[in-house]
Amino acid sequence: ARDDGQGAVVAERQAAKTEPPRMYQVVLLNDDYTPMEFVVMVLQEYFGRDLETATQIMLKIHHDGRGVCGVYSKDIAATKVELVLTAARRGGHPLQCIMESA
Ligand code: TYC
Repeated sequence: ARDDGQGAVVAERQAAKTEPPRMYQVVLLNDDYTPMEFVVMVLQEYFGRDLETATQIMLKIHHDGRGVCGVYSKDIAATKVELVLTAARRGGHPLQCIMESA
């Protein structure tokens, strides 16, 4: 490590210890009652998906039981989960949304 008496050593230490943030998948779970249209709306509104992609993800969840909506840093993922659950409860739907370490 060079030391110019100022910032060079500090900059190298910082680079060595700064890890990329841990990422989290936001996952929607299938159920028998939430309307398909509501799930498609959620994927568009909260996960920025276009109609075609949202429909594909919704059908994947419907068939497989679960599906990844997006991958985010911890705070963003937790906020997405809360927004989805709030919208679902407001609509009277049992939709479940979780986050998992990616
Ligand atoms: N299985 C639901 C139905 O047939 C649709 C659905 C899809 C529900 C995805 C939840 O995360 C879900 N109406």
